[in-house]
Amino acid sequence: MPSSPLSAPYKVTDEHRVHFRRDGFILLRNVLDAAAVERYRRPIMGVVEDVARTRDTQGRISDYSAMFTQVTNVWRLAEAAREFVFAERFARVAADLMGVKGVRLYHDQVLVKEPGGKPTPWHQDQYYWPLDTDNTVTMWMPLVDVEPKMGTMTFVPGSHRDTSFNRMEISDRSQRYFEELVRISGVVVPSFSLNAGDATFHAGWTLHSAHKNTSDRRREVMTVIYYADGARVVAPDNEHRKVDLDVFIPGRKPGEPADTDLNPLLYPTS
Ligand SMILES: O=C(O)CCC(=O)C(=O)O
Repeated sequence: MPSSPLSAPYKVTDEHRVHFRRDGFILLRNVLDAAAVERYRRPIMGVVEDVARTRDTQGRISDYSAMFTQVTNVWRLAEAAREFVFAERFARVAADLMGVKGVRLYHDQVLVKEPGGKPTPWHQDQYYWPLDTDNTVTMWMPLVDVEPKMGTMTFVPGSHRDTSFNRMEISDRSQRYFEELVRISGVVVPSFSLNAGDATFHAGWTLHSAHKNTSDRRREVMTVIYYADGARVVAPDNEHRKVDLDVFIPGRKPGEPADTDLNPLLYPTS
């Protein structure tokens, strides 16, 4: 029996692993083929339309609506979205890049940057996550072809290993602070065009941002955040981590395993 596009393994090479560990991000082509992306895009975007009419911040503290329409844990809202988010193929890539045996779901997000959507400021995701591991990774997969003027992501190579940064929430302040650091360092940050089904994977501490959307097309993106199986909860040291703990790892206390019903083991599946 042929395997489904969501379960067939994607070949992660040693070169990919080295690249990911060195830079803290990697762009992988054709993680899902365009036809399969299109099959899932429609129901996922249908959910976004429904939710966007009624809610926007999804339990987060900040309102990101000028940057994007954000729907979190869309897997709970539609069977097609669940299939996509639970895809063994994606989770296995996450495990392979991090070099861990298994990964759990932290949460997913659909991020739609509308035409005219503002840039996403420089930030580090893990500032928000009350987890005791740095083995965390986000898959960022456009569901339509995207180019930099639609608001693709950019990353600072090696920034996941730099522990000297001030910790701060995503904001105009983080943009000013990190933009200046990037400018002083002289590092060249990459810009990518991606086809639907290509994906970037970035580590939780990798400094990243996204361009504004100056095009007349919607940037429709699905993200899935994974962490190494076995991770435990740490005591939240900021308000955002408190909120994340309540929303994404509900009921768990510091020191306990981060393994609630909202954090299924996505790889291995058996
Ligand atoms: O899509 C964006 O504009 C930002 C996404 C992001 O920061 C993330 O997925 O970690």
